[in-house]
Amino acid sequence: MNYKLEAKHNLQHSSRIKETESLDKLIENCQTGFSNQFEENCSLISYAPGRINVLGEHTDYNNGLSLSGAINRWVVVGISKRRDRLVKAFSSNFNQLITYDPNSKIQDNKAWRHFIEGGCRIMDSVYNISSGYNLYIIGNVPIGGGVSSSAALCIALLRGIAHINQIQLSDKNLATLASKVEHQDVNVKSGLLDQYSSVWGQKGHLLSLDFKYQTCSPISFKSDQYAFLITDSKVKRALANTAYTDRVQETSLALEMLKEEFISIANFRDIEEKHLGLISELTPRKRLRHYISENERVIKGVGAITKGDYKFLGELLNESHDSLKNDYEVSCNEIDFLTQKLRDHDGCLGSRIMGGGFGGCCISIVKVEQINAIIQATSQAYEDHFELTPDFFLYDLVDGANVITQDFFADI
Ligand code: GAF
Repeated sequence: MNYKLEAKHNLQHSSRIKETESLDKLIENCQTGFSNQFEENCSLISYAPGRINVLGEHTDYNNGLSLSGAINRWVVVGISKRRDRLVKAFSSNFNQLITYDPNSKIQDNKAWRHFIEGGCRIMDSVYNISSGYNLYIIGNVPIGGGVSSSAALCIALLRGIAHINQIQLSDKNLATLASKVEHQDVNVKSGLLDQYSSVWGQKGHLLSLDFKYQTCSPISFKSDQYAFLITDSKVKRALANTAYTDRVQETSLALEMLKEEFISIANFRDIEEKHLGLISELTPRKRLRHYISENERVIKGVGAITKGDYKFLGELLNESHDSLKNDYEVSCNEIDFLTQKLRDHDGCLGSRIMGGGFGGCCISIVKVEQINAIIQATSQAYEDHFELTPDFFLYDLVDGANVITQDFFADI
């Protein structure tokens, strides 16, 4: 639906902005693809969107705050039950078919199989199901593009499995189970940012998320003049998962240290700037300083968006990047270069690294009328410096994950 966004903002078409299919088109392609692959119709279709994150990075796994949104990129999964216990899953994006047999140790070696096997296994064990499925997976969430294609896949898969087995699965349980798949089968001890954003998304709204209380408040974001521009640096760090796990451990140790000193501290959210002086080591002190300041920026960011103060929002994005770079140390040269180049442009009010870090994307708040000029200046400088061509994306904010059953197929 980028074409809609461009029409809304009256943008000249920029060949650098990636276009995408609508959800209806993906659903239609999923139905057709399923029938061709499995020679039957699917019983239901389950879909889940990717996400952006405006503020609140590396706070979710420590009961912090974030300001995210679900975007108009989806993973769509067509499902039917099989008579046997096998799971046959076809990925249209990879053009690969995998077979998962829960009774056999020998499994496929495709990377995306972890999510399918893990998703089926966790539903089997928690809900005592023993069914096999045919699955057809299609989507337009950029894979490895920093907008959580893996969370979208897990959410769509788990909700589909729950629905086809008539299991009532609350949004919170769905998000938690999907994140456990990443913990157990992909070995990333991530928080719930990606899953909550995908489940709780609301059209035209950002989501103010509180991971301590597991709550979500939608914040209307409507502007013809300003938009969030996502830039994919195309940098992928092989050790990103290890470094992410290090941050989880570092902060958890720092909390334990403070708990021993202060009876008032039971939880990350009890930590204040004044407590940090007691941590003698610089690294844990910096990690917690990022956590405290980032939570404050989320609160200020919600206020800025509510008032339409995008200049201030831009300043918060810049501060967030500096904190992620210097205190949390999850940036890299390429992203630092990109955010600086973006900020150098008049039309950019602020820019920061987005997501887990060590590569990936940055998010910027930009003036719509200057988007094409910003893209041109930034990509030229980046290509000259790193010989990498960045990708640029503009997204609409959309509703969260859902299921479509046979009764509705006729209307699509
Ligand atoms: C990744 C993780 F999956 C999220 O849970 C979150 O921690 C994010 O990095 C950093 O804010 O996307």
